[in-house]
Amino acid sequence: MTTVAYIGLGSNLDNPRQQVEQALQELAQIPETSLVSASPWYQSRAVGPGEQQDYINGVAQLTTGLAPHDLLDQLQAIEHAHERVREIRWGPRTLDLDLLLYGSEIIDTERLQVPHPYLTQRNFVLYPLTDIAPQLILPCGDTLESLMAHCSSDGLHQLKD
Ligand code: A4P
Ligand code: MG
Repeated sequence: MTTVAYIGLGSNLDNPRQQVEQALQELAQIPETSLVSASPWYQSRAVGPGEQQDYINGVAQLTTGLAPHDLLDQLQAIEHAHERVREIRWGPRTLDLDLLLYGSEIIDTERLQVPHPYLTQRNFVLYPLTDIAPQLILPCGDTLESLMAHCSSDGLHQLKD
């Protein structure tokens, strides 16, 4: 049995565009997993402490036979391969991979919360998610469309190339 999962990709260090493009290829290599589609890339203003460069963000849709925590292990292995140094929460990073949604499951363990806790508040997640899954309904019953109705595009722009 496979499950549809959505992954948020973000980077604001060391050639962010290249980091996220490469990460997409690496997501496609995860065992028992296929990359179904990927959103356009967006440039977004950093949410977090201090002066930070803009991020490049996007969302990928996967189908996977892996259990959620096993998928998280794979995402973290990819982050580590990008030499991500985890210093400050919400600080700059070469690559951040968030498990946004795993089917319609609600998961709340120490290591993993799904849906991702900030999914509904972040335009750099909601806009690319809408590009690839406009009809999506969250496990809580909210439609993506209704969340988008209240979501500003402030600080966000889609990259055309
Ligand atoms: N974790 C729990 N749930 C999840 C999940 N659904 N997906 C745990 C991934 N990881 C999850 O994450 C800390 C721990 O969260 C992990 O060890 C994992 O077990 P982290 O990636 O080490 O730390 P973090 O990313 O700094 O913290 P956090 O709270 O995950 O932050 P976010 O929500 O990932 O935000 N601004 C712009 N414009 N674009 C961005 O992409 N990203 C962030 C990071 C901040 N500002 C940004 C962006
Ligand atoms: Mg994270």
